[in-house]
Amino acid sequence: MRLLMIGLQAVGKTTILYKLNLQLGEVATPIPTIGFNVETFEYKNISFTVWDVGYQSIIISLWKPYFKDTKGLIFVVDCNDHERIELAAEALKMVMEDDEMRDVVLLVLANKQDLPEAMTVSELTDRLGLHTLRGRQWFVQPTCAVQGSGLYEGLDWLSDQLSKQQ
Ligand SMILES: Nc1nc2c(ncn2[C@@H]2O[C@H](COP(=O)(O)OP(=O)(O)O)[C@@H](O)[C@H]2O)c(=O)[nH]1
Ligand SMILES: [Mg+2]
Repeated sequence: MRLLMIGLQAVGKTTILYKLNLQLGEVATPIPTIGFNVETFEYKNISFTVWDVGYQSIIISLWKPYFKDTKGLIFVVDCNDHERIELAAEALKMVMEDDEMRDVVLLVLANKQDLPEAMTVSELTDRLGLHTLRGRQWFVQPTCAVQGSGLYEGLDWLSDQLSKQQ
């Protein structure tokens, strides 16, 4: 099974994967000059593919091969970063609207909850426009990746949804 984890740079993706004790697989660098680095992690029979979105959101054609056969999307947000939330929302929207992603289950990790200015789940839900996602399954889990809190709760929700689909 393939899961995708994306989010802007420095939101905590690598921290999360290490906290989950996943093993780093190949680090592929398809287009190094424009900084499109794709990491894959393996856990049992699940493969996590990870990359940074944002400044290169225009190059969605590069992401396309990774969308195919993806069952679950984990979108990580730095809740303390009020300046880049619009950019994050745009990137998420673009991915969710892609045809290959129409059946994908969305888990949003509202990370960096330990920081004083962190957006709440309801504020983040609003800023990401999640209520406008019609007929989609989504869930927002507050997390603090450095402490490891919330991560398994989020993944449990995702795996429950995915097993219901089968
Ligand atoms: N305070 C705080 N810092 C975090 C949290 N998660 C990640 N970070 C820090 O954010 C920075 C970027 O994390 P990283 O995992 O490299 O982000 P990535 O670019 O999305 O892979 C690092 O300094 C992490 O220690 C969190 O929950 N709280
Ligand atoms: Mg990283």
